[in-house]
Amino acid sequence: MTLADAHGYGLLEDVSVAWRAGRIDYVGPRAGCPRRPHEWEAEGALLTPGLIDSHTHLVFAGDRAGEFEQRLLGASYAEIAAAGGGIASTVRATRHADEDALLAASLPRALALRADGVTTLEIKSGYGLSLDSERRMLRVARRIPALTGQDVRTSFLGAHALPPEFADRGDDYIATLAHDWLPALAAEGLVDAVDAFCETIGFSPPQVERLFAAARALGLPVRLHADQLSDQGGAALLARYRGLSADHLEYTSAEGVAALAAAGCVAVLLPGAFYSLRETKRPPIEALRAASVPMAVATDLNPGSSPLCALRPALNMACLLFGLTPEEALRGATVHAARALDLHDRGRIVPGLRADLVLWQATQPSELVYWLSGLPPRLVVAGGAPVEPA
Ligand code: DI6
Ligand code: FE
Repeated sequence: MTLADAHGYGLLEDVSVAWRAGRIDYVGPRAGCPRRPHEWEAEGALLTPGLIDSHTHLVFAGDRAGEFEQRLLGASYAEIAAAGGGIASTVRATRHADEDALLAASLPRALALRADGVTTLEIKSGYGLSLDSERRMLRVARRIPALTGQDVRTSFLGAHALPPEFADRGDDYIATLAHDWLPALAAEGLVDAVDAFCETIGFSPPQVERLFAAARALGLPVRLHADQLSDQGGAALLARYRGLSADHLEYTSAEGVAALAAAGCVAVLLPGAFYSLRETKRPPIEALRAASVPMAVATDLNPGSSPLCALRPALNMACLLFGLTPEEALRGATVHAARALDLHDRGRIVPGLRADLVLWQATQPSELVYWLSGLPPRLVVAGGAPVEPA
């Protein structure tokens, strides 16, 4: 499955794929394939681009299984957050973990994604909410590639929740993020993009705008948790800043969809959060499709609203809960996910692109979406190096 063209899976049969120095340099008939020191027989298997998880909160300490029980007894996500649980409880656990402990807690989640074919992932900060602990989260994210072979893009999500030190001082907190923390962390090379949680229980659109203006001044792209629990005009706000992606979008209006389309932004769908929160309002898939907004699908891997360490189940949910086709879901975890991360060198099997490849024991692409679990890759190659089986 090459996804070489704008439509269709781009299936090729009886071909060989070769790479050198981390880049694909041959896709074509076996006879013409250059010989390489290592060769893998792929008879009866399906080769796809490495999967890309474009939205995760993978670095954190602790868990929130207790809140899962509370929610099953009727408490809402917003009520738990208002009572000091939710994101704040993960912040407490994350602040207590030193860098090595945080890495030890987070690494198995990156490996779990890898074991399901993910070769590139985005990781957000946002559970530290102090300069030191946000830095620690981002440093842990930066350490993962050397340990797993995956490529990681970081997003600074200081504007995830209001830390206790800034209680009732949201504007002061945003000013601190914009003028102190973000420039400091960006100068340390820890930030690839800036994200925020635009919501009644998060930050208001004017607050997000002030942060986005600071990101723009630093030359950093933005993305946004937009319209997840209510319509905040988040998608349109993101589009005004020509952001990379607007994520969640359950409550996005027709105007928001039109703004995303006009600005060329990616819509990142997060069905794991929709499922875990037992949300009933779906993102406006038909409108996004009609407006040709590229749709990515990601895990939203986090301890509160999406405890999901595998991308393919999210693709399955995107089909069954949101109505995507398997082709749309697979594009959402490859080409469109790459675009959401501003990465233009991956997501398809085409000469010149990174050799991020997965070999599956499957005969057709839809099998990758159809199996909820139990389809381990036969081989995962990340940047030209085999990394799975581990
Ligand atoms: N929306 C989400 O779904 C996650 N963050 C956000 O802004 C949830 C994070 C959490 O509950 O810990
Ligand atoms: Fe999220």
